[in-house]
Amino acid sequence: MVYFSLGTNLGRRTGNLRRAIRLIQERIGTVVSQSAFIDTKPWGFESSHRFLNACVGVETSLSPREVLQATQDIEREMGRKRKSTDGNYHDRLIDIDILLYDNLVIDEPDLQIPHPFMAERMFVLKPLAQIARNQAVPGTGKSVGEMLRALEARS
Ligand code: PH2
Ligand code: MG
Ligand code: MG
Repeated sequence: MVYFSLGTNLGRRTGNLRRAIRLIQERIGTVVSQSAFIDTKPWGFESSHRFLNACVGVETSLSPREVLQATQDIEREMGRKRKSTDGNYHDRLIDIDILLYDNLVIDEPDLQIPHPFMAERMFVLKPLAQIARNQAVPGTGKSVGEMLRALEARS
């Protein structure tokens, strides 16, 4: 089971999320759970374009690296131009991030699971808690729901 965060703040945001979810279903596996689409303010950078964010849970037979490749292909095909390799965020048509993959912990330069910033991001934890509240986040000793409550208590 793999959980993704999806985000878009350019173009037709609802259509972008729907199209990304359809491509995930076609290429990665069965989408077994889907959160609401939530409107959020840009986090970590300045932009006048608000985001639409969502999370989905997918039953897959692909490896983590194959999943990463597939998400990057989808991002590219959907017209994503810039990646934030320099640590600066940019407006984007679609961003698909791997949050969790079973109970795996992976720490490689281009692939980190669980997602290293998920504990800091309300736009990730709110929708993720809608579909996976009791899911453990490996390496943290917390469930998704506990992580969300901890972030709410700090903000
Ligand atoms: N993604 C980022 C940086 N900031 N802010 C919101 N609200 N939603 C996002 O998906 C998002 C962000 C990096 O990928
Ligand atoms: Mg991201
Ligand atoms: Mg990304």
